Amino acid sequence: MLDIKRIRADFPILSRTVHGKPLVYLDNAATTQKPRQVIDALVRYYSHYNANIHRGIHTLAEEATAAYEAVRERTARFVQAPSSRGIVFTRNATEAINLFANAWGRSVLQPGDQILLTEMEHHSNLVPWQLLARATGATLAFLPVAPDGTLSLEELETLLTPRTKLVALTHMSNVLGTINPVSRIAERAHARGALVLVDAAQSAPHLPLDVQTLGCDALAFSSHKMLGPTGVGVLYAREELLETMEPFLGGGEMISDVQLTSSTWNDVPWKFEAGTPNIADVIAFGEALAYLERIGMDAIHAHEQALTAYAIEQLQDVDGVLLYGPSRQTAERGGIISFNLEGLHPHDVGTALDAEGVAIRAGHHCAKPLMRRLGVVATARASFYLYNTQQEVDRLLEAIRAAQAFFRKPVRVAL
Ligand code: 7TS
Repeated sequence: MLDIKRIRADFPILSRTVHGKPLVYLDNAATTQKPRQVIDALVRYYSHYNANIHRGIHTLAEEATAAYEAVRERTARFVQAPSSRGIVFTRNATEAINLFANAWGRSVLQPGDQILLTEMEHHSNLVPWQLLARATGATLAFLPVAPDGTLSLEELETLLTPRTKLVALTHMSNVLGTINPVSRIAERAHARGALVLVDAAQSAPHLPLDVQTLGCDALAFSSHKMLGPTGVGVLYAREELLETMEPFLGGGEMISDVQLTSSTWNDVPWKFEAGTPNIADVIAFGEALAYLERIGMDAIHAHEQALTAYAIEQLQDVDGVLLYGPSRQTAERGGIISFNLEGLHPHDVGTALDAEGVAIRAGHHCAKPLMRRLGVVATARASFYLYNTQQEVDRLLEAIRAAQAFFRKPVRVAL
């Protein structure tokens, strides 16, 4: 059991009000709030040891370099990577996927090769592959989403062909909350000689992650969705794979030697970190990881599962609520609930809930092909994290009932 009261006391923003009501923050799949430990780490860095890293020989530069590289070690431990040399810092999960697509795909893919994706991908794990396919002549194939919001795994064997060079899929859907059976899929993909990249933007913040058990070759996630600052993403890839990849961006730091017309590259992972990185935010991301480790990812996952089960049970009892995704709370579902209210546009739902102090997201959630598959233009979405409470789920329900009542009122027209 989490000590939610104590956890909430660490998040200054959670004590603010919105439209005169205590804030209920249920937009954690978009970004999460930050504990004071993370905010303090930023202030501490800028107040005490701000310096560029890897190049200075003065004390401040040494302290900053040590702090930055210590976060690489912590990140490796967090995802059970065998070595911190497989951890590359980027701007966000999106950049991590683009890095891999370019640095691996442009030199490996041939016309007619195939990349297998799924119909439930966020645009970040779709558009980079469209660009890569256009540049190399490779083609894209898609594992379909079944009506219950899970992947149609029975189609996997037919979709995996000898030309499949990569399977790239999300670990957890940012719309449906579905947790995909990545290790099973990775096993089948590897048997056919394909690599596997996992978009862990929605899973790394919420579940214990082990890249070795998942069996993936690469994995991407974002700091800002797991209590850390914006501006930091992570690409994990097997060290031997990173060694074979071309650089993504060229410039300072990523080189070993530079001549006027050619250069040689730094060791991995620094070969992929051109220019001055986001030092302060990486260091503060380390505090976010430490915070999550202290609470425990198993406990966080269990808390969110309980909240989600409670929320689904309550929502199922409200007339006019349409729920998407795996309908029962199973082990294959995380703390994300997409819904619509009959007769109401999700944007109106979002605005009505905001008036009650309840922050959710409404829209296509950067997953337009999935929206088409579900036959909707948009959904409302509530997403939970370690600081959310059952009382907040009750506030969500009250706000939904209030929105339904408000929009049901007959409109009086003055003639
Ligand atoms: N992959 C998934 C599954 C995501 O949910 C997101 C962001 C990304 C990648 C991209 O992360 P970024 O940090 O690079 O932007 N998802 C959402 C969302 O669902 N609402 O806002 C952002």
